[in-house]
Amino acid sequence: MRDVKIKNLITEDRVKKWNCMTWLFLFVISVAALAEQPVPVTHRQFQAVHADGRSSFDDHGPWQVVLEGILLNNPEQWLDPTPDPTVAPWFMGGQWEVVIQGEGGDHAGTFCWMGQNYKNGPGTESYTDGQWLEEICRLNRDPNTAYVFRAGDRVRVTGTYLFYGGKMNINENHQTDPAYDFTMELIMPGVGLPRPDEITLADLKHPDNTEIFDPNRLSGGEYYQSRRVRINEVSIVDPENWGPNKTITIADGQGRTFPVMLALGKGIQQYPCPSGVIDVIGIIDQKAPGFPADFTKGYRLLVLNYDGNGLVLGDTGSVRGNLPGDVNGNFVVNLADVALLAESWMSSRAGLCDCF
Ligand SMILES: [Ca+2]
Ligand SMILES: [Ca+2]
Repeated sequence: MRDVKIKNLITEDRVKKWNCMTWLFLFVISVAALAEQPVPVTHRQFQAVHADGRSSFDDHGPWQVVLEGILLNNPEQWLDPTPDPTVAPWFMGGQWEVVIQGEGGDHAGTFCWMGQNYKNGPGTESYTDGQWLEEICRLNRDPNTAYVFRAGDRVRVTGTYLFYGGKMNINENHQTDPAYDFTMELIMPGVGLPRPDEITLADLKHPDNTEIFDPNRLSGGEYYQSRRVRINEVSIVDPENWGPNKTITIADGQGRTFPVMLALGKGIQQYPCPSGVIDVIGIIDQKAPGFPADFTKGYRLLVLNYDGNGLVLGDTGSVRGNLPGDVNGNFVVNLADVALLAESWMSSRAGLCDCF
């Protein structure tokens, strides 16, 4: 009898231990799972920096974050998504990048980047052309409705991230492994682009033309980084540099200058460089110098497209004329339009055409 009792006690003890172990195991697993859950953050939290401009979010950041905001650009106006698997140091082949701006009190924004040839940089593998097209076909569309995203949509992005050139970017950490994929979902289509923050070069540069850097991100380049701004009352000092994928310089006439990176929008090809005193609408970017690294510098303005209006360098998104064959937008359909049509005859846009 006593032996049985002892045996029972031992068994009970074992069961208790087993139970404890099971619960401990389940607890560890759920904590681990919780730790892996994407964490919703504001753009401002995500972009926080130390006094020297390095990321402070990176110090204890989660594996993945969730960010919401307004999509500021159509990616093909900024980087060329056409696949190109050429092996060469740092050559990324097809690229895809969008900027999401925070809303309300979330005065910040975030770039989300994808590249094809990670192996030409720090990655271990690159995408084949086919894999790359699958990736950007997926990212260009809302996974729930297949709606093709456009600048001005309210979206949600979930993904891993890396700090580069003075900004925290959503990206795949240069990995082709699907575990590193990021996703973009539609919250509301056609909300409209945010009204640009109206500034002058005095908001970005000191009187001696050095860059304003505020580690609290409440003024200067950091405050406007990855946001839509309108820089008023400037002129272009080097119109000879006008063209797609080129950099021009704007000046305020009081000794301040600022670089403007012209993107790939077709209007930058079609229309001449605007002259005289103009306003410029674009997205403030930071591409800080790498060697030696200085994350307090390297601010620039990205202009995605130009609609030829003559007074504001930017795209008002309101094309006049309403003539379907007026390719160059000069209110008449003639051989000049046919020439442009012939020039791009049968070309198609990777990631948008022939996706499924
Ligand atoms: Ca920065
Ligand atoms: Ca025309």
